[in-house]
Amino acid sequence: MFWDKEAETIKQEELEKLQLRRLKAIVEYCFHNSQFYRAKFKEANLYPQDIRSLADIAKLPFTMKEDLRDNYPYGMLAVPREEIVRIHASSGTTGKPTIVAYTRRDIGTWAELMARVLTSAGITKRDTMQLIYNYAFFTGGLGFHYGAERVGAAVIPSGVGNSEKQLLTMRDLGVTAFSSTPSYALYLAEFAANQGIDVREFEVERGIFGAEPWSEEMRRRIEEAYDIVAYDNYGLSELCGPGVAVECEAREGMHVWSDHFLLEVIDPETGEPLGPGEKGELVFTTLTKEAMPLLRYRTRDISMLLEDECSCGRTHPRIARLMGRSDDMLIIRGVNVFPSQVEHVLMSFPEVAEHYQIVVDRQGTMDVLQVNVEVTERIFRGETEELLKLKNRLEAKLKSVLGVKARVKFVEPGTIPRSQGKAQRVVDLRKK
Ligand code: DLL
Repeated sequence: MFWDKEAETIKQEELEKLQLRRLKAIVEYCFHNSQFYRAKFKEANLYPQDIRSLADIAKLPFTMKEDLRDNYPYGMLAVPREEIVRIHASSGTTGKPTIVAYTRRDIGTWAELMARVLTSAGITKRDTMQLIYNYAFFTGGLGFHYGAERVGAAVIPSGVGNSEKQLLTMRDLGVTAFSSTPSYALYLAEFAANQGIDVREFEVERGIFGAEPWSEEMRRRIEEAYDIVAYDNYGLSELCGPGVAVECEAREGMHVWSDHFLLEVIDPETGEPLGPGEKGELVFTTLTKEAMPLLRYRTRDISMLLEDECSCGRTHPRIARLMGRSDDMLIIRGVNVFPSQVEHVLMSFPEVAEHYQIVVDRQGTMDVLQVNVEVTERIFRGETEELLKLKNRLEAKLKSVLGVKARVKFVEPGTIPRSQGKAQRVVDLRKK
């Protein structure tokens, strides 16, 4: 099922032609309308006419998150303020927030791409869709909202908070699809179970989850908990918000809407381009944005291009499930550890519940990695010997996968902080 079949199944050759035309246009546009980019081009002694092929994109300088921060609030705009119709912001973990601005056309394009996203995940006008995302500065709420309305679904702007009401809404209004962070979806199922409510009996058939890292095992658990099909989708505020990439019915990687976002995968150390199957950092150039175009924006997100055509017929390139962020990477006694690896190990043990936290500390000069894990009620209240065995098995598996020792600590079910939005999985006490 397609929202815009022509655009989504465009022939490779046509797609490349369109990308080149748009790339040249956006470079020209940045040169004339963005003070920030004009200065960057001058510095690199670069002119719009230097971009003659798609490969010439490598001549363009990268744009970093720091550029957005340094130019806070309006320094990245390529249009006069009066053309702006919406502003979102991402708080980030440190320092100043970064803002993203949209013209009327940008909002329209975003809604269109979200309509593609939702349709790709099987949402139609017959659905009643509950959106359990923050509707404020975060792009998740309004992004999904506009897309779902465009598709014609009955949209319930639930927002976040009040799990009891979320559940009543889901049940009483006959919700058939919902969207939230994967961690909240699991929390809500657990909350329901504690109230004696079986969400598997609801009418929900599908869910679209994203905005934070999750694993295949986590998907399986969500699907089981609700008896639904769960789709992954990816995006970031700087590009628009959600609406950058999504799975189709094949659920083998996410299609990146590359008629609007030109994707490169690079080696984060050297900046060199990487091919299909090679893990690296995703870099995007916005091809159609007016208010805040970005050239070669470094996301810090790690994934890879997938080879082969997709059985769904979409020609847009696919990326694998996100593998983490290069700035999320923990260095433990010199070994690189991604939180996603830890999740992968934990979730492969059925005795382990979905909630965990990674705590890194320093004892003397030694880094210490501890994983606080919630186990199921039955295991927690069970035999000490059984717990000890489980702990040993978990620690052995973590050691073999991570290449570094991790201490496992079992905590009482329900004690790891739950989040309505993105879960905080890592606490690095070394930074204090
Ligand atoms: O999280 C936009 C969004 C909203 C995407 C709703 C999907 C659904 P930001 O708050 O700017 O925007 O955070 C973007 O979140 O760079 C990734 O590190 C992470 N992220 C987003 N989607 C996924 C995903 C929104 N499917 C940052 N898997 C990105 C893993 C994801 N990480």
